[in-house]
Amino acid sequence: MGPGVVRAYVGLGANLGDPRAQVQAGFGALEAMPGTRLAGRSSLYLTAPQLLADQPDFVNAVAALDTALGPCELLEALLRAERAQGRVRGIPNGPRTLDLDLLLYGALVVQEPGLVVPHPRLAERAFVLHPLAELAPGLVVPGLGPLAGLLPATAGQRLRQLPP
Ligand code: PH2
Ligand code: MG
Ligand code: MG
Repeated sequence: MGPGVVRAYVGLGANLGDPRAQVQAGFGALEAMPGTRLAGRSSLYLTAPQLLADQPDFVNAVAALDTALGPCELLEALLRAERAQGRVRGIPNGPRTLDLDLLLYGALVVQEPGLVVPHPRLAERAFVLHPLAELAPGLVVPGLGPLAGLLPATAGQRLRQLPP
């Protein structure tokens, strides 16, 4: 990783159309993102919907990025990639073709109206913590501590690792 390059983690989620294909295409979009290298991709997971229960199961995954983009630039690039994949903003927490959430941006901790990092619900979500642990088992989450210490609290959540 060169100077000015930051390791970021992005959560991918989809539960409309062919969610598996949507998440794979999402990885493709991250691979093509200027100023950014796709450094790792987790397995895909089939996960129970959270916050809004009455919707199809999700396919979730996490990507590791080495990026020269700043956090706001990266966030904007993620939102553009969502739109390019047909994302229409409907019901909050409702069904979507592709969700790309900025989970972590290096050691940055920030809470501004347009940018909250680490992702505010990261610690509550098995569908984020498990794929993240695949890519970075020893990760210490800025402000929250070791990833391994966050996993037990999400133990009851339904999630299944999908075969490659
Ligand atoms: N995303 C949400 C709300 N609920 N549930 C699962 N299983 N996976 C998600 O990605 C997800 C969710 C809002 O972004
Ligand atoms: Mg989300
Ligand atoms: Mg989102």
